[in-house]
Amino acid sequence: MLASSATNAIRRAASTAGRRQMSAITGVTGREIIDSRGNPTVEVDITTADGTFTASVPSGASTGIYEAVELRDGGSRYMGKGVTKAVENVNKALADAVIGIDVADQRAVDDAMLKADGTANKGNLGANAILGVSLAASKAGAAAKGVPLWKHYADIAGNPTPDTLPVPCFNVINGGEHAGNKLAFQEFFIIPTGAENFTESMVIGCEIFHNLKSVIKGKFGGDATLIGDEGGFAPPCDVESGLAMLMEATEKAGYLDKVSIGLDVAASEFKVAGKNEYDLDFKSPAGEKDSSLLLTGDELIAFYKDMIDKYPIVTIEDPFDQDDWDNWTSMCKDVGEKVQIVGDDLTVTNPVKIAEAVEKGSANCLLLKVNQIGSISESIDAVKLSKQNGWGVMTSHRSGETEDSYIADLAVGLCTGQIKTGAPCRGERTAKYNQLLRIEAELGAAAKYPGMGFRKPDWMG
Ligand code: 2PG
Ligand code: MG
Repeated sequence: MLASSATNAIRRAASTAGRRQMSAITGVTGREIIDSRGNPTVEVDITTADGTFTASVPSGASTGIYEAVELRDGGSRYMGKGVTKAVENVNKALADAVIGIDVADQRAVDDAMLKADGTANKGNLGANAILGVSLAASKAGAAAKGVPLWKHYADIAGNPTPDTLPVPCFNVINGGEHAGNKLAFQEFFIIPTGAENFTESMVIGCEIFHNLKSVIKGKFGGDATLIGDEGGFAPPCDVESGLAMLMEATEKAGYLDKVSIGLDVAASEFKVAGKNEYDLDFKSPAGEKDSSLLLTGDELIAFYKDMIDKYPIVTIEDPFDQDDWDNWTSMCKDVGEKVQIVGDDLTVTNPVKIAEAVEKGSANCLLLKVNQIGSISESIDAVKLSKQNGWGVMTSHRSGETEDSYIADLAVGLCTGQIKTGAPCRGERTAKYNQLLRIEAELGAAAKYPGMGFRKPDWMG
């Protein structure tokens, strides 16, 4: 009796799902809001019969030259960074293109916008305008189906119901373009690969973050505990002493057996134009530079290998410039099995670039940044191509962020196994980590944490 009424309920639910009324987009409204660095960015409301759904667009500082076009106004208002033209494109051209489309059909929404733009790099209407609509549509699509956003992302990617949380890469030391210190490398991650679950990974990340603060204060004084754009500390250290401080803080917190280390070098920012050289003192003015910090490509590879020997490094992002394919390929062939080599500026979440990197063997992980390509559907294509070729995928925030937390849902829905969204500090960073804690709670006993398996989460049993 019980069995048959349960079966009937399942049949009813299935037939209701099958008969889901189309949920047409009835309104699209853009506006200019402010990101975490005090620069304007695009926010979009999409209205359907289910209500109004809002999403906002992030923005990078160490932007790859091959990224889709971020449309800015120019002129003097907001130092030229206004987005009123992009907002106008949302309100007119993009609204005209998507009104009436079933919002649950993400591909149809995105294709209509690509057609309206008509360029390969979204230079006409702006990737920031298109992505705002794409993201808001994905939230409205989840509501139309009555499912959580992470489940909707899995559905539109054709994935099974997701159950895997990403391993967080906490960027606790900030350098490069994200901080005022002299440190050349942009990001230093502590990665709780030995945690049992996502909740424990947050405990480990936060405890090490606080210990790192006292390590830095002890060495350089309280002024050195100021933070950079992604919430990590920005001490006056060099690369190796930064790594040593991560280890010291990890040891103080009692987690040496549970933590791995990662780097985002963001080397495009300090490649010397026209030469096979990298200037690790690129933030010092000419005339005050330390010449021992000018390294050839070979010397930089040797430096990475030395660091890999000394520290538990499991991932290195953008070790070379976005056009320096030869050094990328040598590095990946040399250490790529042991250490994940992540393409950010190299691959810009673009299937064409990913295919080139696969063919040349230049990287083995995609950094997934939706605003580099400018729509959810194309981001899914990039993830699929990467996984089909045996790559890992790290979901990523941008250094300029908003309070929006959709990348947490994306990391779970697309089963990327790893995410970087800054330090566990600053609201625009914690918004994402907190959403992952909520998703973990929602998944309950089904929730999995890949730990050391972060490069191949789909292979987990
Ligand atoms: C990166 C990112 C995010 P930005 O280089 O990976 O951490 O920085 O958004 O400035 O490109
Ligand atoms: Mg990067």
